[in-house]
Amino acid sequence: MVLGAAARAVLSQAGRRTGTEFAPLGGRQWTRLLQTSTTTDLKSRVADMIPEEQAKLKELKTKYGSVVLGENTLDMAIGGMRGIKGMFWETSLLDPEEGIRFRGWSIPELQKKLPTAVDKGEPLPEGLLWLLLTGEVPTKEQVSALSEDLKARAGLPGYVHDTLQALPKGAHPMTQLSVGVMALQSESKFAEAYQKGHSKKLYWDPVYEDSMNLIAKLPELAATIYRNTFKGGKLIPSDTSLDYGANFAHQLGFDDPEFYDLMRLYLTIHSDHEGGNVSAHTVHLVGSALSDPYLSFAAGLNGLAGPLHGLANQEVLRWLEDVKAELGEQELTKEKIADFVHKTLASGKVVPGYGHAVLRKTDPRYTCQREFALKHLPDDPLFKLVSLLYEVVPGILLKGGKVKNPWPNVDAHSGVLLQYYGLTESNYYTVLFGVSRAMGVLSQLVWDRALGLPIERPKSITSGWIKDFVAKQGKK
Ligand code: CMX
Repeated sequence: MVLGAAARAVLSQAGRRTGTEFAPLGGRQWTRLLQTSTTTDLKSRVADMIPEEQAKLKELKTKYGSVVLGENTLDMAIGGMRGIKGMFWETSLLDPEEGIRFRGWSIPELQKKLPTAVDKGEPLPEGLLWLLLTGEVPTKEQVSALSEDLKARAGLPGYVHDTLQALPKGAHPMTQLSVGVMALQSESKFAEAYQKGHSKKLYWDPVYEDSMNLIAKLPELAATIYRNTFKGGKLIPSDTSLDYGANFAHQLGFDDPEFYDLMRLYLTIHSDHEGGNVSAHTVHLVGSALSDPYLSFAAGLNGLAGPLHGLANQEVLRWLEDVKAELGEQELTKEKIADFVHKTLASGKVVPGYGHAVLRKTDPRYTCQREFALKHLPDDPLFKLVSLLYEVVPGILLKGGKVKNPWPNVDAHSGVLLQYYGLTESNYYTVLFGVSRAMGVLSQLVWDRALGLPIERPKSITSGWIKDFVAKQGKK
């Protein structure tokens, strides 16, 4: 790791580590903040940073506003805007080869750096939230203070319970989550402030309040959905002695300390995956119209509920069950699994949990879950099946010749861990993804408003426009 000159120059000032660190890794260079403040009040830390971040963005626009970022071809316009660099997103960046970095830090680095609840345990998600909002790796004290702040903001109004009860039995848990968030919208501080003519310069403040309130309330909302849908409506009260992840696990009904740590890991790694994925982009887009964080996040959840995105974790478990049912008591072999994969592809379906629009290697979110399994459940039969698939599926997808990334993504592994600890209801899995995703997309939403980012409005084109355009180009 090499420190930039600017960073070295200011490291010892007033006992604060401050500046920027450059970490050249495998030819790539990552920049991350070294500033570490001592305040345990996250909101005041964000407030302090805003003028500096606004100035940095202004400087970027002034100096480099006309820099060309890449080509924009017709294939890209028709092909889901793949590869177009057209969005500003500070909280994380996805490298096709290396995977996600949250504010410059990889998952293995954060597993070492972020405060944990237990010795050598998984990171506390509250620590990641601090990092996402400030770019700074928090101290244990800062994480504890944030944990307490979230507890103070938790608690579901009675009308949210009533709203959930009014839904048809059998409503998908993701539908329930989206409706629950929409019901909470009447609490929005931003919507209220906007109606009162709040200054544009201070929009970030009520957006911060809404975002933190929503993040704080989501575990209880999600646990209520789980207990209503699968446990006869017997709710479990929150235990305020526990941290965010453990308390969520507790409210779901799982009190194994290992499951607590799994939940902390789960909530950390699913939080953010840069801005272009469906859920993140949707929250950013809807928020750009100054829809409040509840409206924006509910919209993002509806995208997360799609099987090509977040619902893939449910689809993976269902597909694994199908593999098991097909093979019955037979011994699992690579050949038999390969036959099943071919059958899936021949029926015109995708292999869930494999492939990615940006990644071109195994997802590090898959790898860290695999490591968790190797540590805690190496002999679990379903984990063995998932491991065998890892050996078989990429080769088949590669041979097929059209899949750009044959490697597994996060969703290929999350369900096997959850089912091991007894959370077997696979159509609930995407709700857990949603609770985690709130931390990333709402952190960015706070900064969207703090930086005054405008309403999003890319240009669309018709086939007629394309033909005219090409004809005019031809004449030139
Ligand atoms: N199984 C079979 N075919 C696949 C495939 C898979 N796992 N992944 C991609 N393909 C196919 C595509 O359907 C596409 O086929 P057509 O040309 O016939 O339409 C072709 O390969 C090229 O697709 P691609 O460029 O490699 O992938 P995309 O960027 O279009 O799509 C993704 C990415 C994730 C939607 C796709 O890989 C997929 O459907 N995977 C399975 C679902 C899944 O795991 N989703 C979760 C992703 C992570 C997340 O967002 O949570």
